[in-house]
Amino acid sequence: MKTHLLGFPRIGAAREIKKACEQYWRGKITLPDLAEAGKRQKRYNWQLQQEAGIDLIPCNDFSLYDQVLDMVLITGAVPERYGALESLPETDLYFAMARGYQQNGLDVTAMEMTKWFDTNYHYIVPEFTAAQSFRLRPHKPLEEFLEAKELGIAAKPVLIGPVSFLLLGKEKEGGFHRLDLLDRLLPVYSELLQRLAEAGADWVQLDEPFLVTALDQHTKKAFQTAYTYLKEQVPALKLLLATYFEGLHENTSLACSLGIDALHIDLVRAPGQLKQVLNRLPASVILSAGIVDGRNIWKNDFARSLTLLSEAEQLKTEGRLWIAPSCSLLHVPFDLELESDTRTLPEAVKNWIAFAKQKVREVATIASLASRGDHAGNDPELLENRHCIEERRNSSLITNQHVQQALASVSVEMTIRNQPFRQRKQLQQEKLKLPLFPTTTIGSFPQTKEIRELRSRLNQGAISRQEYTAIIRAKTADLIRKQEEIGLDVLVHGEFERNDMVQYFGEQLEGFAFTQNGWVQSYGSRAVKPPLIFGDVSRPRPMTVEMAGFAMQQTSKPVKGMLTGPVTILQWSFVRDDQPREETAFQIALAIRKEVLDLERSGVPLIQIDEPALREGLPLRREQWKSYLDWAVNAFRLASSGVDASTQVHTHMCYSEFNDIIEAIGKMDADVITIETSRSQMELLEAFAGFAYPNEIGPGIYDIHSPRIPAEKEMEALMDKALDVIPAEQLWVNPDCGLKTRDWPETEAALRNMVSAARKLRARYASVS
Ligand code: THG
Ligand code: ZN
Repeated sequence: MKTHLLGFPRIGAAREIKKACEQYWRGKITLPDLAEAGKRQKRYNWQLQQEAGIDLIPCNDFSLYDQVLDMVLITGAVPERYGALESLPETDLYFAMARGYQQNGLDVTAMEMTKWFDTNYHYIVPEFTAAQSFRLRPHKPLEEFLEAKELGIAAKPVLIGPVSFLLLGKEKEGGFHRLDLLDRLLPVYSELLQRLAEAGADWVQLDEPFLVTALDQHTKKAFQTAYTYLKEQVPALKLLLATYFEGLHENTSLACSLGIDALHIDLVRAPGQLKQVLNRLPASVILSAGIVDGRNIWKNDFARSLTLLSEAEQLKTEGRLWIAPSCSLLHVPFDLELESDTRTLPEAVKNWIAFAKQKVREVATIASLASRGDHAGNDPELLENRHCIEERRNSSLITNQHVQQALASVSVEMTIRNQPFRQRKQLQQEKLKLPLFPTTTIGSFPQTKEIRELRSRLNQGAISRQEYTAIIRAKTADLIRKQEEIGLDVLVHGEFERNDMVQYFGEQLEGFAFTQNGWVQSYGSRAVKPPLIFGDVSRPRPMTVEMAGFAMQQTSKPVKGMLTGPVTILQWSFVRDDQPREETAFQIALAIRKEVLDLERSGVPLIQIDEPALREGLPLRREQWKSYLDWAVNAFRLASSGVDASTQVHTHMCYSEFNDIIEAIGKMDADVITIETSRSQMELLEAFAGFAYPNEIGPGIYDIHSPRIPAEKEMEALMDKALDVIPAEQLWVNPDCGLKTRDWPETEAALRNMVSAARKLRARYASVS
């Protein structure tokens, strides 16, 4: 039984690639240095898999920024605005697309970024025009294949399949559909496959995750066209078609009929699809069983996996069964062995989980157990695994009676504000006295190197908690003065005391564990350390009240309290798999609700409960949307509805694809929502043209994901677009997300421009009314 992987984490156990990229961007290392760091990481990843006994090791799953952006470069789909940069080294052109380019008198915006299906990973969105042409740049996949070959590894190049590549992108003009470009794109893929075959590739993996979503006839046809063509053009090369994150459902026959050599399916998210696939899989096709969870960190239950695999006994005897993780391991941390702090990750909990390196071993072990069939019954690895699974199931660490009782007594009234929005608005205006087009920020301010070092000194015990707090307070007081001076209307404390927001709350809640090195790539060089929710969630003591109070004492302007909402905490953590997600969401909601009430009691007049991840949690299958949105909106309302009508509840969301869920967003009934819109040129506002959003809204007008400083005029123009569909009294002026990844000079310059833009608007509106 062959084992393989769809992809391995690429940022490095100690985030070597993040560091190398950032050093390169700062001019501290050269291109060859960067390439060398990449090579070193790839070699490490390959050898790790080789030592674990993986048969078919992936290559081209590595990336310096993003695998979709890699495909943009490989297929020559570089947007026209980078034309002037074509003479740069390929890597510089690549980073220009990812990050924008403000140098040598040029000012080119970055490409848009959005979430990769329902994950917390962001990819760069390809841009297509009607006259789009493609041209092969085969260097990256070819070189990676050859690098592996030199090490004696016959690797399997991984590419995004042609149909999914087009679907992941966006039309930048009207009058065509991106799938119309397939005929032009396919020759480029075919040429690439040929080149890989000539270089010695036996297998190529083509990822087509869209096969798990509902497809129209046009798209189904595109799949048939694409794979018939590729198989004809490159008959010698074996194609593995990879699907993940859901089942194939009604596309099962389609996927089975594409003439490919192997089909990978996700048996973690959708174990039920195995039977259907087995019924339809042609006799010559290999089945790759994605049985080890690539999206979560719980140890695989070997006995359960073996039972499931036994359904495919027939394939096993015919040598047509492969074992793999469910999807790329990109979404889990690197290595559990790097975790040694039992205060944050109790030994018992550590014994329940597996990271990428451990999952690679699980794949190999399951394959070996499965190939021994009944003879594996007393295998020590199987027994040890059973012991861990049972130990977790029966552990007293996971239950808290108080939490379960509190949850059982939640009433509908607890999810409804005590007055409707119109009345709340009046009471809030009396209290806050804000101008038209109030300006604010989303909450975080630059987390400078100094602050990160301060925190790491605290964690290493080099400074005391008191010293740390004193410095954080001084920074906060400085920030308050700076915001006053810039002229912002609603201030924030800046979140200098927080690392990642979800991690910050996770560390203070019970039922959570967290890691020292459990980094997962979020976008480009940025990563997050998702906490682990292993048990019932509760809040032993106030989490943010002290800092909010300190900030309020520094100013007479209103200060917003800053919290993360229950759906986001859930979505950005590794979540327990022994109860429905919704139940965990409500437990978190109750904890946040307590915090909200404590903040209000301490006099905080506005409280922001961020739900940036609400959209990404949307199931991939539309038939499951309603049930998700119902509980997600309710969890937010449970967290936010306990306050008085005069307390203004804000929320914030990232990513602009809200058009489908705008009504659910309305139902959250936040008094103000700030949203990310600027990078996609306010496309979001289309949603508001069709749906009269009842409450107030701050469409982001400054793209914080790029170091570019937007001009006042540019932001005013974006507000004008917003004014076409949203009345002035409902509009706020703000950046599109938190500022923690930015540096101070650009932040300050951009905020000054933003405040001037708001003043211009106010002057214009004062003169008309
Ligand atoms: N937290 C979590 N997930 C997220 C976000 C978040 N997903 C979406 C969005 N925000 C992603 N944005 C970022 C922005 C910044 C960083 C990571 C994700 C970041 N990370 C630091 C880095 O990689 O250098 C490390 C953070 C730290 O030092 O703790 O800057 O906000 N969960
Ligand atoms: Zn955001």
